[in-house]
Amino acid sequence: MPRVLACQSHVVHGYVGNKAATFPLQCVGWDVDCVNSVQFSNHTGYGMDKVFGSKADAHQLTQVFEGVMRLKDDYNALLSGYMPNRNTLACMARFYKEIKRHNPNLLWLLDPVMGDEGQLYVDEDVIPEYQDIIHSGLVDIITPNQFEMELLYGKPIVNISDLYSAIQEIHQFVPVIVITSCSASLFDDPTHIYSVSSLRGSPQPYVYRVSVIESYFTGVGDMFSAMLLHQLYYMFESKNISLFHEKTNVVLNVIHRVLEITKRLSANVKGSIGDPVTMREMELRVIESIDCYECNSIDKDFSFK
Ligand code: PXL
Repeated sequence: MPRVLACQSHVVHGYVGNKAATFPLQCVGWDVDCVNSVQFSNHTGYGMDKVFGSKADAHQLTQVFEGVMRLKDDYNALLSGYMPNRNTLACMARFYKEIKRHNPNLLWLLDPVMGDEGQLYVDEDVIPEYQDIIHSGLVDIITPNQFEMELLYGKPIVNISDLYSAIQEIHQFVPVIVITSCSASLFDDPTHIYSVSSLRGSPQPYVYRVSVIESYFTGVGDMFSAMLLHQLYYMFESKNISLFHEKTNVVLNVIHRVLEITKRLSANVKGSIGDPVTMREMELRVIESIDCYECNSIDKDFSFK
């Protein structure tokens, strides 16, 4: 059984961070060890004045990581997501770098969760820290959205050519880059979400186009990262990197199905940010989607030519 160490948010109610990643990974056979970067009552989409709980500080995280590292050093993968500030991010990175240096074969997927559509939702000083982590050359896979890619790249991305330049630049340090969602203006098509995936050494990035399911979903990126880690872990194990394009497509299929189930079971309520009643309805239906995670086929081909 492959083993992953995952460091991201915990919410008591609902499904973001480790709550969105753990069950899907367990369903496809992973042993998941969770370090929680925050413990909140619910995700922040309920409204900033309706989130209760605490963020781990670097001292607490250090103690937890030190304890875990005394117990085991046999992880196959590392997953990291939402880290609330520079100190916690640097602390996680110190341990993850040590684990990765000790075992260079394991796969580290880093989701540089910082914000979306020009809006930061973590402290600003995480930006140079994420840049440093990426420049270490120890991260295997990153899953930024376009805004986060711009922050890592340090320059705005206003057209496809900029996007490809950013990808080429970051490929000096990271072999796999998946831009989970591009800004609507980039492809001038608000009815679809565009994702772009790129494997270092492949001739061209791949572009995917998925119909927008109107609503406000949270935790989708966290589930996407978890399922991408699963698919790419087995792809690298089989040494068949020609499957890269297909595997990204498979992950998009999994997530699309989960969103369809979520939308259907929420009686088509349209979630709106800051409104706890609709936010609760729109929580990802992680359990009801149990049959979606084990997936090796492409139901809908999302490739965009
Ligand atoms: O999925 C992103 C995320 C992670 N962690 C917390 C969040 C959110 C999105 O709202 O609130 C605590």
